[in-house]
Amino acid sequence: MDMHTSSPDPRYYDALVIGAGFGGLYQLYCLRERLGMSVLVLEAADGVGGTWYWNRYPGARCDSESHGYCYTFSDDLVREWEWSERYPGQPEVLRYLNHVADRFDLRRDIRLDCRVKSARFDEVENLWRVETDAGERYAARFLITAVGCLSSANIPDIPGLDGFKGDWYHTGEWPHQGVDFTAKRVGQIGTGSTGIQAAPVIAADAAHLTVFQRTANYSVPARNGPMDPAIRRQIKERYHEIREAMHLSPNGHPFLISERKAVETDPAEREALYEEAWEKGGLRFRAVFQDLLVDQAANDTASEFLKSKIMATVDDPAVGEILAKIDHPFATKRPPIDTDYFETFNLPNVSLVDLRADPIECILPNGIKTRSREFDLDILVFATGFDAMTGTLLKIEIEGRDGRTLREAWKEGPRTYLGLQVDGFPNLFTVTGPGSPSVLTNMPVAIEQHVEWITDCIAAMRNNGAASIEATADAVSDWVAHVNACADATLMPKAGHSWYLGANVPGKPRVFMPYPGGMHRYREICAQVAANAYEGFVLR
Ligand code: N01
Repeated sequence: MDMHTSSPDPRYYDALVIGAGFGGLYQLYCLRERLGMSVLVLEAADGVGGTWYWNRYPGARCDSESHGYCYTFSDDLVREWEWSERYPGQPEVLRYLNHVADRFDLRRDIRLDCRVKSARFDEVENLWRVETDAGERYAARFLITAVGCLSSANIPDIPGLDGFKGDWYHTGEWPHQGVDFTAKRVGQIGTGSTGIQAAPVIAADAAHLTVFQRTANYSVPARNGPMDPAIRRQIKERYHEIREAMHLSPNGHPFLISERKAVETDPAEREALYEEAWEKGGLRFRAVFQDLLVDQAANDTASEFLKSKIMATVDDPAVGEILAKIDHPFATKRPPIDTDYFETFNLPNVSLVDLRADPIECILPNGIKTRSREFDLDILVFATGFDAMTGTLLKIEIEGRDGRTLREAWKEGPRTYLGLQVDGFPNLFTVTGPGSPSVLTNMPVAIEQHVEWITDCIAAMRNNGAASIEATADAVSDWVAHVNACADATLMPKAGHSWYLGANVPGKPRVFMPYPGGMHRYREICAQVAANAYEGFVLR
């Protein structure tokens, strides 16, 4: 007998939401305040904040500029909240999300310390039945996952880790009390956006930091600093304009992408424009030309400029060469931004290991052994990223119609319609799921669009007396083909080791997961689907 359907005491809601980060908080607000539904958010952590609850590593800071990295649904919230820096640090974003939870009285419908173990669709009752690790049971007509795209830590399976005598940490599961690096020899594995933020801050305290680099990476200076009061005032005065710009932009950021092409610009002028963009810093560096991600020749000009900056910054040319030996076009992997990352390698207590030349063989009780050397280390920091976009969803046993699991449905990689739904899983919505723009954009913009679309969809179902919505298999196949075609129209698939493709997790199917057609275009497609009576979905 199925324990889930026979349970005497599930608690019933109109909707269950998994996760209390940016997505889950706003989904709760929309369904409760706009549609008057009963909603419960189930959250594994003992606080709200999602990614900003977990990622407390040294230097953790948002790469989006603060005035764009926030909700836009409430003018009052925008007016009230004051960001202190150009880019908000992790504690500040976490404070903001806690403020939102209080400001909109969300906590009363959030259950913390509550990890969802399974979710099964009960076809007879047209309900999702959810069970937590602690054996609590819930049931609801709608199940909405807001589990984040980067929430399942990827800890590489390096032999010997179990026997390591020092302490080790993954950046995405950082201890709340922090880590004291004073007088410690630290080994950091990983040089993605996280590692590039962490290394300078760790180096400031550690006796010695050894950075183990597998793939060399570009980085542009963030140029962080306190928020200028005059700029803050202007941002508040022009907020509606800024919001409009974010909504019309392909990446959801509050800046415009130039209409100029690198390949059509005179080399001296191009260099001057790159210099200017370098001085401004941050993710907007990419916006200096419109063709960087679609034309290899254009991309080469940016890549060469950035490599030359590395060589000019790093004192030891041999170290500079290892850092600048980058094998993929600029921005085909998520481009990091930094505060003094390359400068860190000029410090006497920092060294670099090129794992391409000298790979890690194992972890020893007292450090790391590469093919040719042993490194004595007290602390290991894994800045090794995430089982992105699908990892957390697939850890939950999700079972749809006819007992088919999400794991089976996605055995060859994630397949969705619009990143919002999977055929065979009625009334299940995935906020910023694979196949949606998500990680290729400024996340809060993508999240607000998804949450509002889901809310409008549920409202429309109510108005039409529909009790279930499910993507068709054809719509899913067509969407997957469209996502692939959009990816192939860019240089992005050229970074074969990117987590966008799932390539960072051994055995994970190689599928380009986020939607690379642009947030503005995606927003229009979703609006058109709704206007056409939810074409591609079956409503019953
Ligand atoms: O993870 P990553 P991340 N041996 O996967 C290396 C977001 N983010 O946590 O490239 C040795 O990018 C791996 O090497 P390689 C942002 O979207 C946002 O840095 O696979 N090395 C790589 O160098 C970002 O993209 C903010 O060859 C190993 C690194 O570890 C995403 O999070 C801030 C290895 C992992 O890089 C993930 O970034 C920071 C192994 N076995 C991050 N396995 C914001 O601003 C992996 N590596 C909001």
